[in-house]
Amino acid sequence: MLVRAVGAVAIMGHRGTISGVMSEPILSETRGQVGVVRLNRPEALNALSLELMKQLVATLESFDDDPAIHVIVLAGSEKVWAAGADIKDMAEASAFEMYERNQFARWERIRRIRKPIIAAVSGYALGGGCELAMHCDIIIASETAKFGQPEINIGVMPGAGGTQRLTRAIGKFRAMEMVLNGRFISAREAAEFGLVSRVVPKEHYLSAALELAEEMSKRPPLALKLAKEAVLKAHETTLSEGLEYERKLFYMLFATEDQKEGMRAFVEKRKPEYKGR
Ligand code: DAK
Repeated sequence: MLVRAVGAVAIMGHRGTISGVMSEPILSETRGQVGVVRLNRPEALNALSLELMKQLVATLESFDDDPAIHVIVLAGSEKVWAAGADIKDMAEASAFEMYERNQFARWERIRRIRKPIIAAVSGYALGGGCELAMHCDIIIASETAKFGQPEINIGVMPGAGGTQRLTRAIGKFRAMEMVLNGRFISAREAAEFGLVSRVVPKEHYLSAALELAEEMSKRPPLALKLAKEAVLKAHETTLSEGLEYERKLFYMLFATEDQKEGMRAFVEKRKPEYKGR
């Protein structure tokens, strides 16, 4: 397992082992073909500071570019996933400063990560924290997880897709109560409403995500990426256009060696060995 802290020193890339600098807001490591990213600002409940976001995007992109990594796990700590964007960073900012920070571009880059991202969420996932979880593809929630969009309580509203993704995930009426009145929902409610994939005991929130990631990392990597793309398309298009899109990606997979390997292995009753081509 390679452990690294991402900061000034992270230019070495995630294959270099770097002794842990605990104050780095993002930590990462590789476990086989899984890239693991940890939010690490315990003193501020993992609030998403500008620096944290910068490092988070850089780390996710470096895993996305690394052919040896097939799946990414993004986790906070057992106590907290993330309590939102850093309010102290924004409190006195003018509209012009907010514009110049161009933070939307960073969120957009997270949206563009092609490999599957599994969120391992325990404790608070609030505001930008809830939005970050919703940028992931699968959410494994500890039974202690609490999701909310409480921006209304501090004079604003969700700014990283919360009004759109939450509404698509749980429906207008539940989303309205969370966005307009800052209501938090429990992990169980989130599962019932369709916001999370699965709820697990708190001591397993990370191991369950890692196990799933390890299993998924054995799947053909190109098919993983194209299948993610196709599912995400369902949010953005009509059914007929989505079906058309899916069909094209499906055909495209017949141009890969992994498709031949997967189907031959089935016929020959053996385990497939995928090469990512
Ligand atoms: N920002 C900065 N610091 C935070 C923080 C946050 N979001 N949340 C907690 N902290 C800090 C606290 O200030 C405190 O620091 P010290 O006072 O010890 O220095 C420390 O973390 C511990 O917090 P508490 O003492 O408050 O802990 P409690 O257990 O009592 O309460 C809590 C936990 C999560 C209920 C509470 O901390 C809380 O309500 N936090 C704020 C939650 C919130 O309102 N979140 C939404 C933030 S607004 C954008 C994209 C996205 C966004 C904005 C722009 N663009 C693309 C432009 C997103 C906006 C948001 O998320």
